Amino acid sequence: RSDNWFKDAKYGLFIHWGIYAALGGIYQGEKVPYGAEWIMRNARIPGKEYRRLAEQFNPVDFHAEEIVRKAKEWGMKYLVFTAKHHDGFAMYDSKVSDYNIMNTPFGRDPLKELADECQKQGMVLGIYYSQMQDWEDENGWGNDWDYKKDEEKDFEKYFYGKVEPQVRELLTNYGEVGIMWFDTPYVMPVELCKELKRFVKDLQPDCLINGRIGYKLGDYRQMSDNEIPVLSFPGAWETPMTLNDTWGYSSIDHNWKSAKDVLYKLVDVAGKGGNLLLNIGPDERGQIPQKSIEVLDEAGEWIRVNGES
Ligand code: JFZ
Repeated sequence: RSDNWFKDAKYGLFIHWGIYAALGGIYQGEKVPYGAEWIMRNARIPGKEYRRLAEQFNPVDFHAEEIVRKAKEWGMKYLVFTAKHHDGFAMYDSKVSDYNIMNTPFGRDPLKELADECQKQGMVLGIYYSQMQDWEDENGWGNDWDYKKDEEKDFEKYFYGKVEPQVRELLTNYGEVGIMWFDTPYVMPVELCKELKRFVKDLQPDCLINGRIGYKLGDYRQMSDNEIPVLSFPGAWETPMTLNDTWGYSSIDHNWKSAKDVLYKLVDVAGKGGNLLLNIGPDERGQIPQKSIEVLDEAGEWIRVNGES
C-alpha cells in the first residue's frame, strides 16, 4: 500500500451499524431527536433494557461481499466500520467483553467478514472505536442514568480494562488496518490520548489515526461532521458526512441528499485536497437503506464517467 494512499483516496464509506439500528430512531412509540445511534443516551434507556436489543439482533441480510463491492462501484477507496460506538456494544468477536455480536442470534463477526472482503477486493479497512464514551461500562464516559456521574468514575479502569484490550484485538485479529478512527475525545486526559496513540502505533505502525484522538495527535486533520473548509489545506484531512441527518439507521429521517448534492460536495472536498467519508446506516436486518443505494449508485455512475481513476 502506498504511503500516500489516504491523500489519494478522496472518497470513503463510513458504516454506522449497531444494535441501535433495531430501534431506528423510535423508542416506546416516540421519535427521539438527533442521531439514531445516540438513542440510548438521548432517551436515557436503562442498560438492562437496551441490552435486550442484542438478544434479538439477527441481521441476516448483512452481506460483506456486497457492501465492499458496492463501495468499489461507488468509487470509494476505503471504508470505516463502527466496531464499537458510544453504546459500548462490540460489533465484532471480542474476548474482552461479553457485550458483543457473537452473543446474539446472529453469532457472526461482521468486522471479520468485511476485513476479508476488503483484502479480497482491494479496499482499505478502517475501524471506528469510541474510546471515551461507553454507556455500557460503569467507568466509561457518558452514562449517568445507570451509573455514577462521569467525574466520579474511574476512567483509567475503563481505559486499561476495556479500551486498550479491545483496540489490541482490533489491530491483531483483522489484518492490516488503514485507519483507527477515534471519536469524541472531549475531556480525555492528554496523557491517555498519547498512550493510546503509542499503543496503536506499536501494534500497527502504518495505521493512520484520525484527528478525533484529540489534542491534534492525529495523523490527519478531522473536520466537524459535514463541514467543508472554505480554503484548501496542505496536509491530509477528511470530512465525515451523512446522506441524511443521522449516522445510525433511522426509519423516520427522510432528508436525503441527492446524487447531485453528493457530487458537488465530493468535488469540493477533493478539489481542496481532502477526503469525503460518506455514511450509510444499515438497518436491523443488515440492509443498506434503498434510498442510500440509489443516491450512491447515481453518484458512482458519474464518477466512473468523469473521475480520474
Ligand atoms: C460523533 C458521534 O457522536 C456520532 O454519533 C457519529 O459517530 C459522528 C461521526 O461522530 O459526533 C460528532 C463528533 C464531532 C462533531 C460532531 C459530531 N464535531 O466536531 O462537530
